[in-house]
Amino acid sequence: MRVVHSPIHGLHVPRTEVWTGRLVPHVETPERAERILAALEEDGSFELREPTPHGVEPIEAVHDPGLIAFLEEAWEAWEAAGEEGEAVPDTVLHPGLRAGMGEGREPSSIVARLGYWTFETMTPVGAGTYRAARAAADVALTAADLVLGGEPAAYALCRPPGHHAARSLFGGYCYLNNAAVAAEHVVRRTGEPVAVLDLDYHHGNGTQQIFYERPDVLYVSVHGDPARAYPYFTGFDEETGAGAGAGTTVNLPLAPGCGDPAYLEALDRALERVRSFGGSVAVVSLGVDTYREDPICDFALSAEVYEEMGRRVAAAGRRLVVVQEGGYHLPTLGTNVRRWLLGAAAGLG
Ligand code: Q9C
Ligand code: ZN
Repeated sequence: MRVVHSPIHGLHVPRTEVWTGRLVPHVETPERAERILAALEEDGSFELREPTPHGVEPIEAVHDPGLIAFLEEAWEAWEAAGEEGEAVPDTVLHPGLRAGMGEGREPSSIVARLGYWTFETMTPVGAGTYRAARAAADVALTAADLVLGGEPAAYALCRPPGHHAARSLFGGYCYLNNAAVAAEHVVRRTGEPVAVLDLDYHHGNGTQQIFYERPDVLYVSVHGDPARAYPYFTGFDEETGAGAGAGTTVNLPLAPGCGDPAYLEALDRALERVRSFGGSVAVVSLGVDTYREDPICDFALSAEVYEEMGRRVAAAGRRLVVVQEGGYHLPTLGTNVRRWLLGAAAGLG
């Protein structure tokens, strides 16, 4: 299988995040991508390459140009303001803040602008964040091109991840929505509908929001129930799309401690929807934070199930653009991704 990766991810080194009042070391580290790359390099069946630069246009197809411009300038503005450490907001634009007073516009100070373009405090902007995020989008786009060129599957080793980034918001360790950028690219190149299957532990609020009113992009997600799991405010089963996109969003929230049988059952339901939706290409947001030892999640999947998962997804009969999202248990991160991809390769036949 073809694998796209970029060493530029290493410029993005988030240091700390606040969890329920405590400052803790950030879990979305460069070592994550290094572990995955090492596991894939160890196996002769993966063919590695670096991405082709695609410019900003395919990113502007799913994101507010204001968000992209902000991410590009944010670090310099933070430094110019004489701030210490990473760029993090202290106040975010909760809709209730200006309720009944109009939407408000982008403020001018850097700390306020951070609170305008993000929804939380766990996603710091540092010196290399923008370059890494752009490289990750190029990684996803290059994998999509490989599949458009006839490959049955390609894996995009994206870092930072993307599925929490909405049209006009970064957050959830995500800055640009790599999977959404790739899916929109496929739609525009083929004129076909595209399914996005999100298997990260967390609900992909950003991908869902970007395509919520789109009849030509199916978003299906299997994830920790937002009743307890981040991002808390999206991913309920009654969210099914709106307007022309009514019925093209499917959420399958799962209970804490979810094991292999319950997970595979939900996956089969998700794949039924993928099968009945048109198109020849599916984008998979692959997070292995569903693993039982993941330090920030609460599912109980075995290592072995990743192979079966990959096999079942490939058997749905779509060409696959597999985009890396989360997964934070460093000792098994690479091998779980490898298992998934080997299972997929076997399922593609
Ligand atoms: N105390 C991805 O997996 N932190 N993002 C939750 C709970 C945010 C995860 C903290 C998790 C974001 C791509
Ligand atoms: Zn996740």
